[in-house]
Amino acid sequence: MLKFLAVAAVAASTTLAVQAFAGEEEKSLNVYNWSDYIASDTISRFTAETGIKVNYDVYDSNEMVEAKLMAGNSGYDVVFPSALPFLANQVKAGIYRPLDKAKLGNIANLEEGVTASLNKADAEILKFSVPYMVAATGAAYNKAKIEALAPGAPTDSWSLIFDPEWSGKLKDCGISLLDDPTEVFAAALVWLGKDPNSESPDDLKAASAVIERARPNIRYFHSSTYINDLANGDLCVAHGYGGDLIQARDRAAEAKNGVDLQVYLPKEGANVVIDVMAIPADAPHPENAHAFIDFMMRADVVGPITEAVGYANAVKGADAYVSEDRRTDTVIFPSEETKKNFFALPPKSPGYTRLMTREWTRLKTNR
Ligand code: N2P
Repeated sequence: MLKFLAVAAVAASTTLAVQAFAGEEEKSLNVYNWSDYIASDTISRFTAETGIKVNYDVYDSNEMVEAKLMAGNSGYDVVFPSALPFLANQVKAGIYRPLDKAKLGNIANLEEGVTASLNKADAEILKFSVPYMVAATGAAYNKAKIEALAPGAPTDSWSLIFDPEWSGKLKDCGISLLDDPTEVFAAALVWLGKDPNSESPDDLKAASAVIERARPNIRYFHSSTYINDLANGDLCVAHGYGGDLIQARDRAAEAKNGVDLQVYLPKEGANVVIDVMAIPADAPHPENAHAFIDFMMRADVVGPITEAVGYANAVKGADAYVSEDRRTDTVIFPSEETKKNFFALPPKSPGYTRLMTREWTRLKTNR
């Protein structure tokens, strides 16, 4: 009897220990986010409030997150993919953990317009993620250099990049394109007046021909170095994510180096993405991940991020933490007129995506 009690007591205490272990994660969190996408004190504030230490890594393309999560055991607890086409596609592969909404009280802070548009695009999106930022893709140019080298250039159009008449004149001062097939093909298609969501192989060929003609005038394909290169006057034109282009403009202004950068959303149309926060299925710290995502949905947290990075967030009341300059910036908060030409890029068929990826590799390697 005594022996039995002792065994039972050991079993009970083991169960308790296991429960305590499962309930109390180590105070650690691994975040994988886009570069230049938080304020300088976001992470230290989270750690000060929760005691959770954050390992913070950055990427500059959706493909990088996708590759890590598809390979498994990434070790990441929170990632920030674009909802369309990426997360919507990726959920089918089971790589995300459904969110526990009971742990996300700040969901109530989200703008209904943003959540409604995600829900309309695909009802699965909000099971696995919540919106972080709304980002339009556009371009920026160095005003003085354009006036000197290409007077009269159409500085409201993708033509600066895709029309060799203009890109040829700007070649030597440098043009960069995002290293992002989804973005570049869509921009080439809208410049041609075609549907950016076309899955016609002929349209793909036409877009590819546009990029091929511009290719000799493109200095590089990259999705983050253009920020500093633009700011230092080392690039004339860059295709880029709206807030990143704004950060380039800010850096030039702070450096007082005489570089005047103009950011624009091309009149033919711009891709608008909603980047979301999600937890990988095999995340080692899901509790902490929920705490972090909830923290990021607070107006006093995400407002200062919008101020720092130049992207619009999805949280009500966050405007109170955003300066007048930012609130009136038409790249961050575009007019209804500009929005008319915005488009989104839902997932394309696997067959078309393969074709596009093949074309992309060919274009970049010049084969
Ligand atoms: C942050 C870029 C995020 C916008 N540097 C691309 N989705």
